[in-house]
Amino acid sequence: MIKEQLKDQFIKGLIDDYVIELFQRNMMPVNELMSYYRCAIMEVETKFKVLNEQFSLQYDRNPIETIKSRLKSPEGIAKKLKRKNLEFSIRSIEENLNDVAGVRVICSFTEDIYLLAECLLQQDDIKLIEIKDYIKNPKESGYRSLHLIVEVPIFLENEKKNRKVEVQLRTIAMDFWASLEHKLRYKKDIPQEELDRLAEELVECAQVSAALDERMEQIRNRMSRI
Ligand code: 0O2
Repeated sequence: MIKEQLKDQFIKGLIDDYVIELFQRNMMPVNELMSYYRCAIMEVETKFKVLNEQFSLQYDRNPIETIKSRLKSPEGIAKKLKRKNLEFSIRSIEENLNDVAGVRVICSFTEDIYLLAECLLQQDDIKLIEIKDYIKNPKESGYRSLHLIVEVPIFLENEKKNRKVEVQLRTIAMDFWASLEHKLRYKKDIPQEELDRLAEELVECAQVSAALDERMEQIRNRMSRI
């Protein structure tokens, strides 16, 4: 499967000859590696589902709207290693790439994002590697989300392995914005002037959506006090 995807990308001229050869030579370890990352995604997803269930029982509300997970494609991995000028090996992927496994948690309210992050990080089998708070400090583009790089153990037949997972926590509004902005990044052939105008408008939209998140949260809090 991975081999086919790589071949396809190669035919399209998207990745180099040497990358495909390296992947083919390392097919078994690559499959194994991807499988461990899939397990790590399952572990983290389950942790969030359990938290959602508990909040639903205890406080009669679900902090999580949706969970979307993704495994970086072999092509994506190869591109990133190349872009960062990193060695192409299983070890290098494990050591240098934090986002092979990605879990995106979408909430209605910003407060719930911090609550869930705190609950996750309190768990004694979760190790925090890095935290990036693009909600308190949005990117220049307007991007907002809370990013956590965590290490989680996966329990195999006879051993335990730790794997890194990138967790992105966002509100529905943040996710809506990020999806549209992501589309713009991959759009080809837009004249620079129009690109600049769209990017400017997206920055404005990010501010409007941040204000909306805040107002909705205030309304929820006022309602809960009644
Ligand atoms: P994709 O296609 O979503 O996977 P890194 O390059 O990851 O080592 P970096 O760039 O500091 O380091 O990572 P950062 O800022 O934590 O961002 C990682 C991911 O966050 C991105 O993954 C996006 O998913 C998301 N992201 C960050 N900035 C933006 C932004 O301005 N707009 C949107 N739409 N998403 C953003 P990838 O791999 O870039 O993309």
